[in-house]
Amino acid sequence: MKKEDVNYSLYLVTDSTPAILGDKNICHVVEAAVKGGVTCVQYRDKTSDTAVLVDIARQLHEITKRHNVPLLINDRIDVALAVGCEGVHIGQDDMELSLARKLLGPDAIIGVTVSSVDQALEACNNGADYLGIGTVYATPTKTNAKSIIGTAGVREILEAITAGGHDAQTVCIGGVNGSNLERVMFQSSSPLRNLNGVAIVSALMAAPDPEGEARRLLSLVRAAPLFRQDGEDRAGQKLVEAHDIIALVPAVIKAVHDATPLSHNMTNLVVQNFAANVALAVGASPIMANYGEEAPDLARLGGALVINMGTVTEQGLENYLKALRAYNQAGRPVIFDPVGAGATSIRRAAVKTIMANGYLDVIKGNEGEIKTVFGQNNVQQRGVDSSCTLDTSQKAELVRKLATREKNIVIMTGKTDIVSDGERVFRIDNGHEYLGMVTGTGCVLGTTVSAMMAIAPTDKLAAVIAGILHLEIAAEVAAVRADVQGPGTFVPAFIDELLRIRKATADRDLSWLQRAK
Ligand code: 3NM
Ligand code: MG
Repeated sequence: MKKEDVNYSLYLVTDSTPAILGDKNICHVVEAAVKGGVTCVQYRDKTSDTAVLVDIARQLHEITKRHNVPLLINDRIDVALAVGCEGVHIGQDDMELSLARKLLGPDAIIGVTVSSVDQALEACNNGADYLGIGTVYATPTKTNAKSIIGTAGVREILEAITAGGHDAQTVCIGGVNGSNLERVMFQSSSPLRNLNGVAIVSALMAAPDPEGEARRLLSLVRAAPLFRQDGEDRAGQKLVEAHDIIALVPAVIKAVHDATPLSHNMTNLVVQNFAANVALAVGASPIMANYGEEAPDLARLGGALVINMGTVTEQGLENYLKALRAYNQAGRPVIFDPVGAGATSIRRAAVKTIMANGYLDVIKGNEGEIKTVFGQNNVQQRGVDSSCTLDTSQKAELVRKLATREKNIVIMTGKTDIVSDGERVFRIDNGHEYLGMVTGTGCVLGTTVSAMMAIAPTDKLAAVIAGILHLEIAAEVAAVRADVQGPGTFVPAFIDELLRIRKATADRDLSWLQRAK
């Protein structure tokens, strides 16, 4: 087999430990997985004696040869030489790549584990045939993983090797399984390069039916939505005018009115009641459920989840992760409100953990929060209040970049709100200063947006904009009512106006929308 012809789509890394292999025979598992569609096999055994390694590697090589799939040996150049298989995989603590190349020759496949741009560029410069990029997600299979880099870290590496003109193949590794594979492939890709495949240990080695599971995983790799290439449709989208997207707003609000979607809020102690009332006013059915074990049931009800970390705790964080997983698995939208993200080291860590554990369809925050989410960790927020240092065009650039990186929608709230799906960027100048004088108005925007996202809108950006306009125009109208004298009397009037706007829209009275700016 020529190494140029190797297919890295579904790369199986073996594990012989009882926790993963159980009492199964490794050769049987590998053979089944290869029959199911595994395209490349790495024999990885960190503990067995050399004689055992050589013996099993020989048996595995017989199997892989029969199916025309390459066999690589983890770390042990000597074992690879002894059995004459196609190559090796070396980690950062293993033998140097140049030395391995000298021992194995130019035709051997040599892959390298990398977790940073520097490591990746070095491996490419030294002639690595492929990179195993990780650790994507924390995984019990490798408890000594040094750096969890998430899909954003994978993408950064892909971008750097592309910019460097390197043509090494790429797979990512760590915590990849059937429930997240498509999303991992999608979020990891950059506009210029997609991953060639995924490397998987436990999802195959511990599967009750490795053949069936390999077949399923391979079909997911093939089905993974690739990053939309630059092209005509992108150029077309840039021409979208504000009034074109505003024209989509009434249908969103009407759809929420008709469907009464579930808005599942895992939100902070301060806003539970306010958020539930706002959900009702905009036409959603709220449930304020902070216990993660309930999420799998709730995720089946066709709603959306809000994770608002305003009063995060250790236990709370675990609950968020359970719910995030459940909603991702059910394919239902998740809105993330990283309240006070930059305020404490605990919150900064919580943001990282949440982002590494699932897909967030919408991220909503003020300037400081969005900066922290983007990774500008020098942002020191005072409490959960917003502070402004960027001008509007800088904000727009940051929001667009974050949305591009996360392949989602990002909202930065403020006097001017900025929202982007990574391609289109809009500013919204509605709202009223009273919104900044009562607590939780930002949080209830998350709840409102969850209702708009729950109805499976055809244009998600338009749905998010519908949520923002619904809320901010209601605030404007309420604030100038004769019975409103300040922030205290504003709140009930605001809830009334939310309901009034929804009902008017359902009755096709769109006069309120003329205030959109
Ligand atoms: N190497 P699973 S993570 C063997 O980051 C290995 O280099 C990793 O196991 C790295 O697919 C890992 O069960 C284990 O999560 C991946
Ligand atoms: Mg290693």
